[in-house]
Amino acid sequence: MKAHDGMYIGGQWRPAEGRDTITVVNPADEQVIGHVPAGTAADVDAAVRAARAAFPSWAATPPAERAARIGALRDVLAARKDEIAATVTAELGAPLALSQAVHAGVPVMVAGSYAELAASYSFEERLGNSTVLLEPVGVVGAITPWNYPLHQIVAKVAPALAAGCTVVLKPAEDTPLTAQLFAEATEEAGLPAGVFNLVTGLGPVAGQALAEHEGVDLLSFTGSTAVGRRIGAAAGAAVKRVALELGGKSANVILPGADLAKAVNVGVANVMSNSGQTCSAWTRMLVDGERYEEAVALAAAAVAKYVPGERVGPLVNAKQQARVLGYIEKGIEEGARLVAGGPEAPRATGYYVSPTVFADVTTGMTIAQEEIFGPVLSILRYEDVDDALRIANDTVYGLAGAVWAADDAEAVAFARRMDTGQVDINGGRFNPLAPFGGYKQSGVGRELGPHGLAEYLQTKSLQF
Ligand code: TXE
Repeated sequence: MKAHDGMYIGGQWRPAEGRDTITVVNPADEQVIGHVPAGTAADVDAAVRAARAAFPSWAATPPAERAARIGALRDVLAARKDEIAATVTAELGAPLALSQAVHAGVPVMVAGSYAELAASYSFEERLGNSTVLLEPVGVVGAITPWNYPLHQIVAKVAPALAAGCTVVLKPAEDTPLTAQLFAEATEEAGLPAGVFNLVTGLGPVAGQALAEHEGVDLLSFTGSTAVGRRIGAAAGAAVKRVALELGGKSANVILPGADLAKAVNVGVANVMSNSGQTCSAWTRMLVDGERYEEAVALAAAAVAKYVPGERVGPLVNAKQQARVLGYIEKGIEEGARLVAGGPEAPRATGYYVSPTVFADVTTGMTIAQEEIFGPVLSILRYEDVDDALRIANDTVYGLAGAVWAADDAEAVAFARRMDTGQVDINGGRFNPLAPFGGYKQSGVGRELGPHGLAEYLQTKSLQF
């Protein structure tokens, strides 16, 4: 795995200001796979200056030309798909098939959608006697997590570029190699120097310096609620724009008339995919009393197919593994019924956790309230449809969810009453144009599609 020993700033790989490095480890076998520089505030400052210098000309570039560059970026990502998949597998531990289909595949779709949107979006509208101009916000600071290393980057950078913004990215310390690959791709795609800049480094050092930098106009953060709060507070104090994509505790509501086997199987797959490290995962399955035990048996059977080291990868690092195992112990302690998996690590090497299913989970339990971020499913029982709605909405989060019913109309009627940002109806299907983001403490702002593009624009009205 090739690692750059510098930062990508102003269109060049430049030596870091400091000497510290970050060691990158493959979580599947605990082997060191590379080192990248740990950026300091000085690196962040250089990157922000480069982004600021590049902003006027990129903002003034016609949208069709910006669209062409984003299209070229999409093509490079598509051409380098195998390399991207191998890199994600090496630093996240994801099974190669998942890396190919999702980690490498989805960013190509998202970049492609922004190539189209940049060309078709109306950056100007007439309202009564006003012309409203939608102008780029300026320099964007993007801080991304490790769970979908490339998707999280593209979901911020592509709309920012489409809007006419320039970007400084600080990717997660666990997955910097994918970020370096992305920087190479921007260069290959012919993005002008300084439009995209990369500073690898630690969250509390490089991340914080970026979040607090006066030259950043908008901060887009995806990660933990704890860090999100701090970033939101700092942005509030500096009166700068902020977008936060934080945790989730989404409900998979299986209504009485639904196809139970399908709903349970898709629900289990949704939680186990990427070892449960998905903010939108449907970690709470809600089933009516009559079919409850049948659902539990179906879930236990379905989860048996997720063999650690084969279909399901490790967690990203030892800290996340310990955290998830702690939640499993907590579930047992609070009286949930363990029907699959448990708190023993399934493999001697690698940060694996056994795919775990808990039944008899009640809404007050810790495992029904806190984001676990591992392969752990909780199955809750509801009395009637109103009770299902009460339980579904009974968390501080509101990121995603699913509803299964005898027909779409019934599921849609239920989904309208859910306090959450995205709901899959009877299965749904990924749509790169659909806005993604949180109600309640799951965050502020939206990613993907035209709504995601709008985050990076500010409006000016001219009356005449
Ligand atoms: O997140 P952090 P962690 C949740 C999930 C997980 C938990 C902890 O529940 O178990 O968060 O994960 C940067 N100033 N999610 O510790 O620390 C950091 O370098 C500025 C949900 O890995 O929030 C990284 O780039 N930046 C989630 C990014 O923030 C800072 C995805 C995320 O790391 C910083 C990941 C600081 N002071 C975790 N401290 C989702 N919503 O998808 C850290 N960072």
